[in-house]
Amino acid sequence: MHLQGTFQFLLLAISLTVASEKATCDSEPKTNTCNIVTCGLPGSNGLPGRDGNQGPKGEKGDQGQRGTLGPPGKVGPVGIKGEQGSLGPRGPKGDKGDIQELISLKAQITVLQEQISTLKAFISKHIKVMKLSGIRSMEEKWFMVAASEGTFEEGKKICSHVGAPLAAPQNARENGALQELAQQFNKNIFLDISDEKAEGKFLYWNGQTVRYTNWASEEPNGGRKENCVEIYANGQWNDQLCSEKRLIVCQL
Ligand code: MMA
Ligand code: CA
Repeated sequence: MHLQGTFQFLLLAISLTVASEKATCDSEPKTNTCNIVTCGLPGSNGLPGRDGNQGPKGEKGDQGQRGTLGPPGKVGPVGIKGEQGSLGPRGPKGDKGDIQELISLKAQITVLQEQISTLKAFISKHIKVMKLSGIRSMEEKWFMVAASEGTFEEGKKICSHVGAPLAAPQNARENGALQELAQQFNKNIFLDISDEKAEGKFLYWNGQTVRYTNWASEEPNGGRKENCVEIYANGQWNDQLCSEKRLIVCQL
């Protein structure tokens, strides 16, 4: 029994060895003819093969987590100016003003008022002096007695020394001022009005047509003889001989 078992074991071992040699040789290249040379130990692994072709695209992955907040972008262009807003609420009542400042301002006003009064009195006196000297002052026009008497031409010459014409009233107020001078000096005054160039057409010294007049009744009546104009103490006008001597009043 024992020998038979051993023998069977050996047969099995031989058959297994042959089977394994056959199996090994079948995988060898055909040039290694296992038929003649008994196969040796297995060779070492060869070099890794080349990379295979790219596989197909995988499925879309799940959405990643939200990233952190990025840096702020660049400042945009300036926008269009908006409409004016509505009036804000009334602010709180301010502090009470400095009482000392008010007292100081009042004192300054008092000083100024006194100075104005002094100036007014000063001017008033000067106007009186001017009136006695034969001067009448209006807003923009002054009349000034320049000579007690003279012909029309003499009078024009006197006034021309200061670049002034003879007096020529252009309204009732100015006429009244000249009337005062005629009364004051008790003399008629030559006006810088004449119709020497064209009979009956009275013009000022500068050639402008006379608009305001205050002729006495029946005047002008002198025709070509009376080409100059005088003002009476009653304020009325008369055309007169230019050679007559009258009070000379200049207009400044
Ligand atoms: C004078 C003379 C005239 C004037 C008359 C007015 C007599 O002439 O001044 O110019 O018109 O008086 O009566
Ligand atoms: Ca006359």
